[in-house]
Amino acid sequence: MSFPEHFLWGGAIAANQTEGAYLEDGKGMSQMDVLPCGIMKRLMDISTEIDSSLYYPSHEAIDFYHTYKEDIRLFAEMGFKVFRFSVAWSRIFPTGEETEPNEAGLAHYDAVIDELLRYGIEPLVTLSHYEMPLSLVRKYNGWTSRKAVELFDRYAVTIYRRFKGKVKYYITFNEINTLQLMPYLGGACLLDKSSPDYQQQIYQAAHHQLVASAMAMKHCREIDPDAEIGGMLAGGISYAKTTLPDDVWMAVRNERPSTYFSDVFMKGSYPYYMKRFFREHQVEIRMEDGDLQLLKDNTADFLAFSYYNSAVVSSDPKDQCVVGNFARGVMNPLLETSEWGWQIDPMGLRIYLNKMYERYEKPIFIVENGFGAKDVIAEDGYIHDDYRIDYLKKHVMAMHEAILDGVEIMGYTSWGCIDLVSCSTGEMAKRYGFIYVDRDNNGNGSNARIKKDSFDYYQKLIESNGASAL
Ligand code: BGP
Repeated sequence: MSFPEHFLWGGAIAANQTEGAYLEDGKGMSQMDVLPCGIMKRLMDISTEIDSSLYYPSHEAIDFYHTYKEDIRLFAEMGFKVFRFSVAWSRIFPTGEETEPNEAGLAHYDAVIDELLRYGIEPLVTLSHYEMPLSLVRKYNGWTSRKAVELFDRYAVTIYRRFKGKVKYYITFNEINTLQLMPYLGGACLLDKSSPDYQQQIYQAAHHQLVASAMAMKHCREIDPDAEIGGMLAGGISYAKTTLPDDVWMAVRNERPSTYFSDVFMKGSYPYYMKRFFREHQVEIRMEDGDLQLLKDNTADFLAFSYYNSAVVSSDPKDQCVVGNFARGVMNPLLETSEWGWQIDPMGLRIYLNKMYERYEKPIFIVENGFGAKDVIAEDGYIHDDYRIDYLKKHVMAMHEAILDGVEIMGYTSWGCIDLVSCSTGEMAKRYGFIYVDRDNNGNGSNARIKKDSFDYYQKLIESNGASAL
């Protein structure tokens, strides 16, 4: 048995990690344009001012803004059925507060979408992939302000009106649950972790995003009833370190800050289990009249998630640390680990797919999954990335098992189908692509594209609708 007919195989990227041209054609600065290379300066020690002695990878990235035709031709050669990319809000509304959109920004995405459709590739558009206009960060502290809801709505409506009939799939916010772990990435807000109202600010910003997401779903359906719109999580499951019931409870608890978000956008109401947390952290979410009804009436058509790793958690305070992309926990000695400490767990994907389908019984779209590794150009001029092929094969097999289990999966878009700037570290060296981009961590290189061995592998996999991996 193979994959369902019309299964959406493809790849995924984000504007700030690929486009470059960060001030071209009227684009304003975005929250990511002030993040230099280096994990500390991207995730902890953040400044919204440019320091001319530092290198900012999003400013040029891989120049997809100019190379999209050539790159899309390569995606088409692999046989992509779908391509996930994000629109940079600051290309459309450079400061976020204009009343009229920037026509050059819209024209650019029109051209990208037309190019995709020319090859029969469905665009899957993320409205916000960590990309708020910087001016809104400086003026309102991002999503902590209710103002963001109104401005995001103006932007989303502009997108639907422009791309009506051409874009069939949307996602509102990339990995919306990252806000509670990485407030700048997920919520474009700068918060002081030691402040007594830290949790209040986080969950107030989360409420604003959830309301904005529901509003975006409502307006998408009104403007383009043929489109489908999903909500997205940074996915992953938690295992208990031992069979000690306290550890098992920790594993249950560890997933709640994430399902808190998906419960709202999939079920339409705030879950019971956060009430205690809010009480104990003096969180009181300020709502406007109609917010709860809006959330109730406008849930997502599908659940989208990224999946990179699982987490192991324990009740022992000594065991608290972070591994992988945002997963709190300790290392799992039974799993292999990437050079960046992300643990490889294809079975975790099958378990997570089952868990989430059981929870919501709505179609699932795996919109990110992939292996970040250092690639080397061999003497023959090619990149022999058998480790990436192995990773892909195992995850595709796990996904297939989940389909046999009965989970409804719409598609799979491999993350960073072309090498791009790493979100967490800003490096180019952490490569995910089937297509190599000749560019290093400091922005040196020809930007030439070279097919890796995984390119041919993925092409065959899509051609056989997954059968070649099984
Ligand atoms: C996800 C983000 C992506 C992406 C990916 C890999 O959390 O949505 O933007 O980059 O992780 O992470 P990294 O680039 O840090 O390896």
